Amino acid sequence: MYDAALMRLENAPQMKLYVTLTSPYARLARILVVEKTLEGRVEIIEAKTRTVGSPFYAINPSGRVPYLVDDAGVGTEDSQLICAYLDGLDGKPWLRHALTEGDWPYRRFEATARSFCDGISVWVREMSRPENERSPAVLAHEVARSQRMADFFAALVNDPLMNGPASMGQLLLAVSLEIAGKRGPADLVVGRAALAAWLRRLSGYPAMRATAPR
Ligand SMILES: N[C@@H](CCC(=O)N[C@@H](CS)C(=O)NCC(=O)O)C(=O)O
Repeated sequence: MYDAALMRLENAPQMKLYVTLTSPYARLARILVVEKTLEGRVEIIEAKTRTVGSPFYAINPSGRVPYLVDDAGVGTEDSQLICAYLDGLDGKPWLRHALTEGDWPYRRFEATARSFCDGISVWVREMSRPENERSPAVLAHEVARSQRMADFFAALVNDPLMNGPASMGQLLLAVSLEIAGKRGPADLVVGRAALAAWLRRLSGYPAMRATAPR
């Protein structure tokens, strides 16, 4: 009886990960939860973002997702930090680490992939406004940026950075390409066959499939 109760307690998720199911940044943290089989320890909670008076603002004052509240009740925002934390819990990190001294080629790749994700998120955000409040200049700027950057990654597709051990940069690129195809601005792998094949491979990861945008 006591043991059963204790087991239930031990199995109960203690950390809380606040997400929206459309956010590519929150998806990175959800990928880590699946990959590191942390489902039993991390409760995934859908937060209400961009809503006046959202109860989520009392939990995370910035109102952004992902947001992790750990076992001790300490809150962390930012996908990069949260992913590094979740990845390190078992002492056997899955992802290559950006901050390894001197790893400049990798750090550049990750920074470019994050910049790509930022641009696509700006486009999606702009499109979520009422039509008469959207800025055509901002939308055009992000469309052009996304095409330039898709060309950049298409040219890099055979580089070890895109094929070596799993990395945050690769995840950022994959979630960005998927959300761009699903919600816009465009399916950026169309006409870029090698990048399309790369994305198919990444999209086949169980943790990517488990968190795919609906
Ligand atoms: N740099 C942050 C970006 C997070 C972010 O901007 N999340 C968006 C969703 S894609 C959000 O929560 N927006 C709500 C808001 O702006 O109020 C990260 O990597 O976690």
